[in-house]
Amino acid sequence: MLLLDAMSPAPRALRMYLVEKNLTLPMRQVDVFTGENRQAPYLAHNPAGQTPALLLDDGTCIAESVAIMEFLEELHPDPPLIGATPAQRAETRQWQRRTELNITENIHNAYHYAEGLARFQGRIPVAPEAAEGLKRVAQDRIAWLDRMLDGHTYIVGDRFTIVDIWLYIWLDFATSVQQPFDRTLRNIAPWFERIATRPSASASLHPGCKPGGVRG
Ligand SMILES: N[C@@H](CCC(=O)N[C@@H](CS)C(=O)NCC(=O)O)C(=O)O
Repeated sequence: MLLLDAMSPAPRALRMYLVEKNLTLPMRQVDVFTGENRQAPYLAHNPAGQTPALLLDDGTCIAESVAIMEFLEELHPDPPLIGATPAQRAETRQWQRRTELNITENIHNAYHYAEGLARFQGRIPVAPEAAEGLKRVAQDRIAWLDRMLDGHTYIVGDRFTIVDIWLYIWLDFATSVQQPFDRTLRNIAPWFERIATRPSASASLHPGCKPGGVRG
């Protein structure tokens, strides 16, 4: 296996997952800043042109961070970061979809259409006029999630899961690209600090990240 890695939030989520699982994979760095991921050799592996991607020994390429985590979880079930039972796994996937569809994808697209516009407008369709609205929706949905987390230590109750990894990484990124969340939120704010203290949070930060720069 070979992990195609980069200095960006989705690859960082996968790196944090690997640390939590105590797994090590061979990695090759892809330069997303120059757009290496949008050129022929990379596209032959992952036609979606995004990172991370996992190359299997038979040439199969798996993209989409959560799909990669699901794949690795089947190979290495312990410690369970999705769930130990069908019901636990379904519950984790429910929260993962709520988090990604309502919050992190809006943060990500708002970044593409605003602070990241100069880099992305030649790569993907962009809608700069949507950026402020997406930021507003993301913040609204963070507050909405906050209201559902009373009594939770983690997003999925008392279980640390891939949802904590996913949301933490994206909120950390968002804060570094002018989309800070409301630090007075009663559940999300202490939850964020709790996840930030995990060794995997700092270990997953790409060595190329500069202090005060974009967190990925
Ligand atoms: N839905 C994908 C998103 C992957 C993604 O957006 N990767 C970004 C880094 S966070 C990337 O490769 N950006 C460079 C580009 O799109 O050209 C996933 O979950 O893995």
